[in-house]
Amino acid sequence: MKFDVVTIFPRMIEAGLAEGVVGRGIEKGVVDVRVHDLRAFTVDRHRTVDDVPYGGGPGMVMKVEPFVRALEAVRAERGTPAAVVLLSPQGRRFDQAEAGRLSALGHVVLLCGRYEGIDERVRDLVATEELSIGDFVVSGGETPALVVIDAVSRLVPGVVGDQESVEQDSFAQGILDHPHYTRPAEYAGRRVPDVLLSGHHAEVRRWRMKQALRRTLERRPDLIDEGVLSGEQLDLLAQAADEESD
Ligand code: 4GX
Repeated sequence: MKFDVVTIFPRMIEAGLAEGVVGRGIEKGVVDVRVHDLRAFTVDRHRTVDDVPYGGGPGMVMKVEPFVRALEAVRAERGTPAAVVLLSPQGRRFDQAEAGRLSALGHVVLLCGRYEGIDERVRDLVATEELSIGDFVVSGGETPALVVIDAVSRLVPGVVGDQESVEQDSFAQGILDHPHYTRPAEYAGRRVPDVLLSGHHAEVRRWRMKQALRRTLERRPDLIDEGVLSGEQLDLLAQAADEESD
């Protein structure tokens, strides 16, 4: 999986990729991230990447030409990418399905904006799509780009050591995760549920599935799509809904 990131803060991206699961994926050569300093694609003495908005108003707008030149460099050095993603709150919401789609593309460019915005012609001429990591405002596209790289890289074979854990992940199944426990069996008067100590694997599986469905019903009912649940899941969901708690 190849990523190219265009940013005025290359070290933010480099620092964010130095550790953890994605960092190891890069070391192994399964993930290949190149970071491009947008200022390297300016031609003026002051390396200007922004300017005042036409029509007036507060703040600055990122200029189009450095982004166009950066993409020309990516194409020349790395080949034509399958997608050029602009990160912004105006984008389509990034979710696990979007992560899966991007992971199948093989080569993705991420454009990071700063300031009040970006010249609309970057969207028209450079980006092929626009994605948002959520309905809130961060200071630049760098942290959203790191989120996208992380979520997509986890789906690339060989990045997460145990592929089973990727398949079990929250959202891999479209619902929230079940509770997890480790030793000690009792802490501050709170016992680990007996079923988890019982060694009955089938019962453990059903308990976890029911807990996951209950949590999803309580916290994120918007995620429940009865059309994709198995008969067993529909049964457990109905039980959880009846019980309401416990
Ligand atoms: N999910 N931001 C980008 C500057 C900007 C504005 C318009 C391009 C076009 C965000 C998000 C996010 C704030 C990053 C504005 N760049 N990006 N920045 N939420 O809030 O992706």
